[in-house]
Amino acid sequence: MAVCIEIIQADITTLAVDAIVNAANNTLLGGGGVDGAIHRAAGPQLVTECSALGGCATGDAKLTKGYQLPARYVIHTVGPVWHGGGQGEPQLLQRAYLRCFEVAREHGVKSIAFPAISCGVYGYPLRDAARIALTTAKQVAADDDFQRIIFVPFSEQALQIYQETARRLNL
Ligand code: AR6
Repeated sequence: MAVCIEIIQADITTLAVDAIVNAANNTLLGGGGVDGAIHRAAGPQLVTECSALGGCATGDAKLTKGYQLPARYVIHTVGPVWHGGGQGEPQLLQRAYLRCFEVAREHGVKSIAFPAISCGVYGYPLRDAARIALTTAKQVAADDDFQRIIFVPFSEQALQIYQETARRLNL
């Protein structure tokens, strides 16, 4: 079956998919932004499960249940903090996306939704990050493991950037 790459402006916590991705930090113990929203919506059992995971390295990903979320699982990843682009940020961001796909595959996830990892508090320029996110998804989609790969820009401006980037990549 052909994989469908979708761009949906939404609050990621509302999506009924197999897995939503969390843009977490190395502790996995919660934070602001999308991380805070996911923990609030999932309920307190999420941080209990997270606290047994021993944190997460930048560029890695770990899976938990979704608890009160409509999504079955949460895949917690840690993107790089933007320091100007010369400290391996693009490679680390791509690795974070790839690890999410790998972990998803290991758990039979067929539909997965991503926020703009690193593009809030961590300061990654959205245009560059969207190109990495969509290019990586296009490569993964060619393997045909997933039914839906969804990107979830939170603002109207982010939506436009994702849409432009998708057009440029012929998605
Ligand atoms: N649904 C979808 N996207 C969202 C939502 C939401 N409910 N809320 C925010 N965004 P950020 P980071 C967007 O800062 O840059 C946390 O404190 C937001 O507009 O959440 O990877 C963690 O604990 C932005 O485009 O994640 C870490 O300490 C994108 O999600 C740190 O922030 C990511 O912004 C991680 O920073």
